Amino acid sequence: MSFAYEEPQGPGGETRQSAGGDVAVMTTQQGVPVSDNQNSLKQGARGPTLLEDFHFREKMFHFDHERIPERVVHARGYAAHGYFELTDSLADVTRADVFQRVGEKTPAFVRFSTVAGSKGSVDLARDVRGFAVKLYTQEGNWDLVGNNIPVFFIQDAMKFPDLIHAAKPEPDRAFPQAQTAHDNFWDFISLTPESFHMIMWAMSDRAIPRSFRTMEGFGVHTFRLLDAQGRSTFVKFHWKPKQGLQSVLWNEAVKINGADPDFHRRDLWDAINSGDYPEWELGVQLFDDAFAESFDFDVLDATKLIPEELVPVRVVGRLVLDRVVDNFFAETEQVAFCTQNVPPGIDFSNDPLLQGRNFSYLDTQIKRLGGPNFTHIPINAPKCPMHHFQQDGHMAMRNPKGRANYEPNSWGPTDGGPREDPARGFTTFEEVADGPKQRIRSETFADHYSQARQFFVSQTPIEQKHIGDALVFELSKVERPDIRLRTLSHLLNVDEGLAATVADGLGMALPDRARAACAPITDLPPSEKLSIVRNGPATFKGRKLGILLTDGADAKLFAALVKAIEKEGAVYEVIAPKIAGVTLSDGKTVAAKQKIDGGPSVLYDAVALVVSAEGAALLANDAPAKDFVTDAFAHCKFIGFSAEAQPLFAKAGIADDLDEACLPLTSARDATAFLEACRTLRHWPRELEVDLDAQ
Ligand code: HDD
Repeated sequence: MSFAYEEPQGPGGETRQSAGGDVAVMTTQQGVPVSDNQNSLKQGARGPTLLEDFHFREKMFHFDHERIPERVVHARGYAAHGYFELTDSLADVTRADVFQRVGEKTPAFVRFSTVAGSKGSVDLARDVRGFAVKLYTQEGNWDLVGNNIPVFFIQDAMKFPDLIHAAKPEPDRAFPQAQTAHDNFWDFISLTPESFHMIMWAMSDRAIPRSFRTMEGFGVHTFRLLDAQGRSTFVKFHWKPKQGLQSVLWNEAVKINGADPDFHRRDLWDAINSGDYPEWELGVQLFDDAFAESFDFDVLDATKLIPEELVPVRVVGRLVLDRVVDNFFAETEQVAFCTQNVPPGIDFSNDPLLQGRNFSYLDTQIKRLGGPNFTHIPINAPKCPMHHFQQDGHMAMRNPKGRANYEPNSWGPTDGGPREDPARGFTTFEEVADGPKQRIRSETFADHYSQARQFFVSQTPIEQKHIGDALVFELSKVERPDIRLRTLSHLLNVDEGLAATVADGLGMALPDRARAACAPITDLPPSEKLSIVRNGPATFKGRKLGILLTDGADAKLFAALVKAIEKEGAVYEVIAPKIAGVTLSDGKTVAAKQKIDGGPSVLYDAVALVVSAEGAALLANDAPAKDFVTDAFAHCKFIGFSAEAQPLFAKAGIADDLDEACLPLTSARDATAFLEACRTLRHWPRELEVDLDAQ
């Protein structure tokens, strides 16, 4: 994607020669060549600056207007280009052009985001992640504006402003930033029982993903697919990462935020630029009215999912991100996703959250991007032909040509402009709706706890522990005991064991359980797909090993490690006492990517300590080196180490605790075995030894 402005050119179209050689000459926005970009125009060397200085005024005026309002939610985000390739035709159920021809690629732009934090907030906030996909199909843009969690906090869009106000910094004090751990959020949540299914997800490790590349995406709502006859099939959309699911630990997230607040965006940038293109499968759950009728819950209720055991996910395509943006503002910041952007063959359901979103997104873009012509911005413009009579407005770039700007008209086929086409055009499912106008919540939305419980019982024990820990952490930041108690009263309806754990963690007695809006539908069976740990990767591919090196470290061992990493498709960074690098045992120098203070182990999926005896002795006196080892151990990471590293373990206080995920590295074979062991990502049993909450 190119800039809106072209490179300045000379009058004859040639690039102008600057005094310095073959460099384009700087110009004003009007194309006037600039002679001096260092000094304003003055009356004498020490005199006042002159109003006449149009270069200064233009430069300053433009700078003063550089900012646009940040998104009211999902302000912090990062995006990339790629494509969607159809692998299984859906022509049997939809006429959507994008789902017709197997092998065809559709250009895509995908923006990931956090919800609550402002634009400059940290990447590892505990938060839902946005997963917004724009597909530039041949029959118009399709925006699937989803999240990495398949359900939502609320059922009716009417409550969205309240939810977001409660989650954002409190209005009088303007903190806390990018956190739900405060009174207003939990006050709202504890008064909104429908949110408890989503709360289970938000308190799970889903809300602290290792990478955008290791999280799922969901369209959340039930949509409709329509065939050429207008017949409807319900659909839910899923994006499944080929990289497998992976998250970090909360204690790790807190430290990552300090060490590298851009952890996720850097990860995406690095992966794509190194040719390791992230990829997701597009899966669909297709179902009909009969299923919808028989399902325990209402398919229009966005606080419910349909377990994959009930309706399997059919994989129909793949999404590949293979190009970073040329310019963050032009593309990532100005991209405007709108849920109402659907091409013929895809339609909405009556989900009241979706219906409300269809108003909100268009509305917000007008405010954010300054007018109705945001579709003229290249990142938002469809890549298929467009013909209509909409005109003028701020920043209009391409008004229709010719005399006719209305229809019907009698200017004939060449000058009269476009006409509607009932056969090809977008059609809406002819759903029959009847009933009194009323402000009401359907009784079919009333079960708030059954699926929350199903999610909880579907987690592995370590994941269940993390949910308990997260709830204790968040509620410990809540000042009002009554809000904590009210939250506990709902948790009792989700899982008594969980409620007891959280009450114990808070040091509070359990209250009575909250009165439920209806009796729980049923004790639902666990669903495999809801766990991250059960759906992790099979390899260490795309993961990052941190290698702590010192002068005199074993060169052969380092070379063997690098070879094993490359074979696995993983990457590594060298961390050293000095950024200039280290001289290994063979006399060769290896540059460091990080000085030890700037490369804590939280930035890596696993670590290797390849040190000499002198190096280890030196590092044993260094606090960051101690933290490097202590944290790697506490975060259940695999640790490979040369024999000389022992003093570091002693300093970190774990010399007697080393377990089977701490692997000695003495030979090339050890290096391979270590990388293979790292495929497990974490040695979870260790957490029970190192965490007070687990004892
Ligand atoms: Fe939303 C942005 C996802 C409910 C109103 N939303 C936004 C983005 C994502 C989502 C990923 C960022 C898009 C981007 O990267 O530019 N939102 C969701 C999901 C929801 C949801 C998955 C529930 C299923 N949202 C929701 C409701 C409303 C909104 C109920 C209002 C009625 N959302 C907005 C918004 C935003 C937005 C205010 C802010 C910036 C923007 O739209 O472009 O209109």
